[in-house]
Amino acid sequence: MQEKTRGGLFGRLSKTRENLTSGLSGLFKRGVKLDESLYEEIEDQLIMSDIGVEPAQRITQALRDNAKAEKPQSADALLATLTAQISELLEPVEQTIDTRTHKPYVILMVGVNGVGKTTTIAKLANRFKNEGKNVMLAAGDTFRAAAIEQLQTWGARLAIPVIAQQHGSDAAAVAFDAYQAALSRNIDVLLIDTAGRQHTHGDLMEQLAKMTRVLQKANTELPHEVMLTVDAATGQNALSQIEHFKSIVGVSSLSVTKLDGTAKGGIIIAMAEKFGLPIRFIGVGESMQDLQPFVAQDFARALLPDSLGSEYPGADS
Ligand SMILES: Nc1nc2c(ncn2[C@@H]2O[C@H](COP(=O)(O)OP(=O)(O)O)[C@@H](O)[C@H]2O)c(=O)[nH]1
Ligand SMILES: [Mg+2]
Repeated sequence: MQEKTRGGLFGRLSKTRENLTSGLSGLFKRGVKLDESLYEEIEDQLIMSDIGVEPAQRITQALRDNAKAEKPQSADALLATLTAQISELLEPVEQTIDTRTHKPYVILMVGVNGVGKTTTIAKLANRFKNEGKNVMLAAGDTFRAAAIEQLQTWGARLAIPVIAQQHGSDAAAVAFDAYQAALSRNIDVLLIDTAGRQHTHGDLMEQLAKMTRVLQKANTELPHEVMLTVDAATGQNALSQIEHFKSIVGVSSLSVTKLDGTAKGGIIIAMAEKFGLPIRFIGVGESMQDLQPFVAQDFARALLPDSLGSEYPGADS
């Protein structure tokens, strides 16, 4: 039932949820009192779930404050407060993409190698197409021949045009050409793929900066959105990736992939707290349907169960 009402997210986040709640349910069941040591242990559990120190402290403080006012009588009441706190913390970064503000709306997809940029572009293209939009893709990862083919394969499968040049050609020129083509073909959304850059790889980072400079020669507002894809499974490392890409090209939004199969989904809370960047989409699998708009409340409710199935033993003390 939970699975149904939560659009599949509950099932996909099971590893993160188990990671988070195995520690918590142990605490609640142990018969400890609702006292300072319990809060400190909750805080430790949150920190260990990749949520980050400051968010964990904020959430725990809110639990303390709430307990003073509400006097929770069960572990589940405390759990409900925890879910609500996480949801509240995530709400500011729930910002739906609106591609109608520009035509074509140009999205530059960036991120390190293997995080899921190209796959996310295909999923996004599929989504926009299903919304009735004209979509175009640009094969801006000219660094690897297979990357161009990968995008062309997706384009053919989704019946979406792909602008591409040869392997090794100038990525900035591909982006520029694609923009001109998108203008003349009445395209609503242009998605530009880029090479997987290790953020420590200076040359490739410079190439990325050049892509935006060249695009800006065609239109100073370009790109309308620089979307950074990060892989949730990298945990804390995702934070330094965001930091680096911000300093090189500026980042306007995030898409977080591979939340299925990782226990590190708590990293989303750390990202939200640290950067406040809009989280547009989350990837929860490899198929085209496995991309969901980020919804704070749904995410918080999938991170934690409704019930730990235990009475809170220290409620009276
Ligand atoms: N399980 C899972 N796999 C994903 C997700 N997103 C992408 N992948 C996989 O990650 C791998 C690398 O993806 P790719 O798009 O080529 O990464 P890129 O190098 O950043 O362009 C592929 O095998 C994808 O199928 C996701 O949300 N969940
Ligand atoms: Mg790629």
